[in-house]
Amino acid sequence: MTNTIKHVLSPLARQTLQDDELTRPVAGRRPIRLLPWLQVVKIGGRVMDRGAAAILPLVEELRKLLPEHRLLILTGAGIRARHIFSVGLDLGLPVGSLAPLAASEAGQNGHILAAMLAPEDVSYVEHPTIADRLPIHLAAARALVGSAYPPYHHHEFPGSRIPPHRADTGAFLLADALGAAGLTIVEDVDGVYTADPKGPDAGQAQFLAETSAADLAKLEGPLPLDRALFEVMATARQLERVQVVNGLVPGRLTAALRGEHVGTIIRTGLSA
Ligand code: GWN
Ligand code: ATP
Repeated sequence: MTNTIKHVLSPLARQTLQDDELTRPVAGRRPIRLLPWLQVVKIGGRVMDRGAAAILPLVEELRKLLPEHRLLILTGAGIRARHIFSVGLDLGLPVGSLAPLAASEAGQNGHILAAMLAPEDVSYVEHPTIADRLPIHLAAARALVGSAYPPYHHHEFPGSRIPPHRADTGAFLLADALGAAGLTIVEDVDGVYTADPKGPDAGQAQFLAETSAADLAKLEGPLPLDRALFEVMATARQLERVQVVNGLVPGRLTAALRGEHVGTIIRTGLSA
């Protein structure tokens, strides 16, 4: 009798995947960069909410950036998501039902932006395309637009009643996983302050030109970024920093993509 059992040789075959010590020789290597030339730009939903006054100059700036950079433009959700959260929370919907409702608003903003950039060959791509068909689409166009929300859907973590993984977190997870050249977060303020520059404590708000995800996580009070962003930045594998810039001031995004310091630079765990 011949023994026909196939023994697959694998360094992890007999290990528990729970023990970092045992998996480190195999899993401890730095991942490769999938799209090292790609610049990821997250456009805040609040910028889109302002309509033509904010969107038209931004579209013009993005258009002019195309010969210089290859972009994945990811949009946030803005005011309509706040409204859908309030309606859904009033009805008692669980966090996993609220997540896709808000995400679809981010998608809508993406569709709007992509339509405005259509003459430049830019189109909106769906989540499944972002997951595994970006290179072929980026071979056909200098830039693409997608939703910045991570597709957690019903897998959103229980606990917080408002989905904690929103557009900033989704944009970072994607940029880091792709090993992108950078992530720029476009807001309707100059960057991150110690307090909301438009809130009741605006008088005390100090601008933070440079900070770290770890320090921001400790800051109490409102922030223009998802708090879950600081958790994923702590364990970044590729990106050493992100920059938050004001999308209402023409030229800031262009300068940021050229490596200039024109907003708030936030260091990840890789450069703490
Ligand atoms: O619908 O604008 O992708 O890219 O989280 O899921 O709620 O979906 O539930 O490929 O899969 O609304 O339909 O919608 O924004 O997310 O998309 O037009 O299954 O292209 O069908 O992961 O776009 O949409 O909202 O991103 O963020 O059909 Mo939309 Mo969003 Mo389109 Mo997408 Mo969700 Mo799909 Mo999805 Mo749903
Ligand atoms: P989305 O996440 O849906 O894309 P967005 O990022 O455009 O939305 P917000 O999450 O509301 O919008 O963040 C931007 C707003 O955050 C600004 O308009 C600003 O008034 C407010 N804000 C609150 N706290 C701060 C802070 N510490 N520093 C800067 N802005 C702050």
